[in-house]
Amino acid sequence: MKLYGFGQSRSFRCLWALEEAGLPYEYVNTKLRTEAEDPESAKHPSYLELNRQGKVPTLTDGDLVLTESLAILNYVARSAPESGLLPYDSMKAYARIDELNSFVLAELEQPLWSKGKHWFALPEEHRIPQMFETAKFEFQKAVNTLDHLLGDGEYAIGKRFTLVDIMLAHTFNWAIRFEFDVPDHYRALRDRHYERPAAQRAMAIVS
Ligand SMILES: N[C@@H](CCC(=O)N[C@@H](CS)C(=O)NCC(=O)O)C(=O)O
Repeated sequence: MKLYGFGQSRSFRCLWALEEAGLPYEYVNTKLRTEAEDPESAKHPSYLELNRQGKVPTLTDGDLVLTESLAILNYVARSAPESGLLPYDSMKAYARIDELNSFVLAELEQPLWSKGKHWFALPEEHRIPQMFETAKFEFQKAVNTLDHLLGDGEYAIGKRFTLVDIMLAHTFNWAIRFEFDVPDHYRALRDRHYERPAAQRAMAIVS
């Protein structure tokens, strides 16, 4: 497998999962917001053939090309069932995993990405800095909802670490880096999971 990624962006979720899974892989550092002529750029024509939007992550495995972080997490987890990143014993656990992963993508990370787009990612003429307050409001709402969706256990699902924990910890780390108000219990969640050896190894790769 080959993972194309950049720093602590969403590709970090996939890098972390690969480290948890113990699968062999190659990491290809891919630069965002650089000139298309740069062979390492996400805008380079050879990369655009893999990922039409010029975004990270991209995972390739033989002729398979995946360009969505959650699909990559699921693929990695299913390629290494012994990792326990996806529990194979309960339909209800699957349903909860789907619910929480959907919530992270659709609700929790959206205000973060909205802020990022209007801060640095969109062409300047399309940026509206006034929406930072809206993003803050929406993030707060999502956090309050998450309090109802999650129990107070160490992990999101049952008694073990799963890919949902990667999604949550990475997204709260992103929120902290983007200066959102992250409550202490979610800062603790981030700290707890980032202390895992696999997360530390992934961090060393992107540092
Ligand atoms: N839905 C995609 C989103 C991918 C995405 O937007 N990636 C960002 C980095 S986190 C990116 O590559 N942006 C390109 C840019 O900012 O130029 C996923 O979850 O993988």
